[in-house]
Amino acid sequence: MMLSTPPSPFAENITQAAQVLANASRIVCLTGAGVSAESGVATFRDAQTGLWSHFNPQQLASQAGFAADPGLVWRWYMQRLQTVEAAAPNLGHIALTQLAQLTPSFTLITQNVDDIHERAGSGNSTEGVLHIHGSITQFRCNVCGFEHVLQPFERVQALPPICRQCQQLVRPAVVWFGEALPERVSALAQRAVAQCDVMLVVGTSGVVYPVAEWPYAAQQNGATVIDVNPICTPISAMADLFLQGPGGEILPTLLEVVQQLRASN
Ligand code: BJW
Ligand code: ZN
Repeated sequence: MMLSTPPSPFAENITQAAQVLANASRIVCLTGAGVSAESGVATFRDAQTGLWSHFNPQQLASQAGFAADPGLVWRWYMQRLQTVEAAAPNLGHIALTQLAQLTPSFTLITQNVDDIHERAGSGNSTEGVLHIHGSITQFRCNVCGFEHVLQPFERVQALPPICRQCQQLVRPAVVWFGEALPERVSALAQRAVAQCDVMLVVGTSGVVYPVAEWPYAAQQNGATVIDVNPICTPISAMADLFLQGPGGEILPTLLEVVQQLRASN
């Protein structure tokens, strides 16, 4: 007699998550730095290696940090921009693009300042990728907000460029600690969170507010929360389904099961 192996709790979670996703009408995917880790972009809280190991990212990513040493903050962002530009989408980014194509409504909200989701083909329809913490590939004046087009020579300068409009310092168009989230993007994201029936969270530590509250808000409105992360976080603890592992492995597996379920319906 053949003995069949019982499904592991992990395989059961993958199947359940795929069923929920395959039946969903409105999916919100919320990504954090972990989704880009397998592309070679260090996560926010693991980023301080080598030359940067003596600096606190929370201090650098703030008005106080910029005021204290604008050159240091500028050089930190220029080094990170170079890493982002050299990075290619990984299997996790690509699986999310394909999952969106299978779903009636799919809103991708990312806390990441990189543009790797877009380069994987995400956000080509509707509102695009919602960059809730801004973008490291765009620049503006720190005082008047005037948009600045980065020139190649400015990347290697010791100090930030000067605004053409008001002569104050230019900065990356990201959201620092203590700053408000971009209004339009935030409104679109919060509306999608309130209306979704599934929230798929990938690669975030879930400690930065107000975004950290959104999985709770979605769940309170009846959505199923699925979390993908190699380690346990506050989000994995509250999630309905926790898929423990790297996004580049979990998301393609999940996508494959969703595709099978969709094809059999
Ligand atoms: C993998 C993986 C793999 C690894 N696969 N996963 C309420 C309570 C307490 C505090 C506050 C509060 N409300 C506001 C605050 C203050 C503050 C805050 O949250 N502080 C906390 C630290 C306590 N929030 C703010 O200041 C926000 N502003 C605000 O609220 O303004 C109010 C206001 C209103 C009106 C006027 C004025 C003000 C703004 C927050 C902005 C955050 N910005 C940053 C920097 C962006 C620029 C830059 O990159 O330099 O955004 S901080 C940083 O954290 C960055 C990230 O987007 C964000 C989240 O990080 P994330 O993505 O979770 O990364 P990590 O590194 O933390 O985690 C990576 C995860 O990946 C880990 O879990 C790994 O295990 C996992 N992983 N490999 C899948 N292969
Ligand atoms: Zn200006």
